[in-house]
Amino acid sequence: MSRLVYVLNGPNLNLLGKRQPEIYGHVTLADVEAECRTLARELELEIKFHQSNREYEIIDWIHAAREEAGGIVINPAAFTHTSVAILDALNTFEGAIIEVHISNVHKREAFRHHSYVSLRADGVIAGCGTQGYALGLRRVAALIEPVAVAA
Ligand code: DHK
Repeated sequence: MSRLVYVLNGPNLNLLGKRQPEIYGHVTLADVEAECRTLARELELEIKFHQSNREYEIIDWIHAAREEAGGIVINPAAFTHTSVAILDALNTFEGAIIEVHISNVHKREAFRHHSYVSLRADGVIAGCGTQGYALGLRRVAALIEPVAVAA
């Protein structure tokens, strides 16, 4: 399976580090990207890292991932709770998908407790801060190349 992984970020995550730091922390999205790139080298993965405030761009990147990627790590941000269109796009992807939330959405408002994306995700990471992206990449790497078990 392809060792290319798309790391996709939804609306307002361009403001990471400045936006509600008591919830989302002080690390910027550029820091997250740099950490993902360092870890990807260790895991022998290639990554494409994107953020958009526009739902259609995220859908277009999922369609691009269909053609070339083995996995997706996605923080859909607020689209998590609203977007049937992103769920439909993810349902066309055959590789591994890990959903990441920086905050623990289950400790927050009730409207954040439901995720359309979880209906497709192979795993969900919430409340681990920006470290969740590294955890997500490690899990995708394991799903792309499962550890061999002796017969
Ligand atoms: C980020 C957002 O922007 C919110 O809309 C989600 C998610 C939670 C996060 O924790 O990364 O509800």
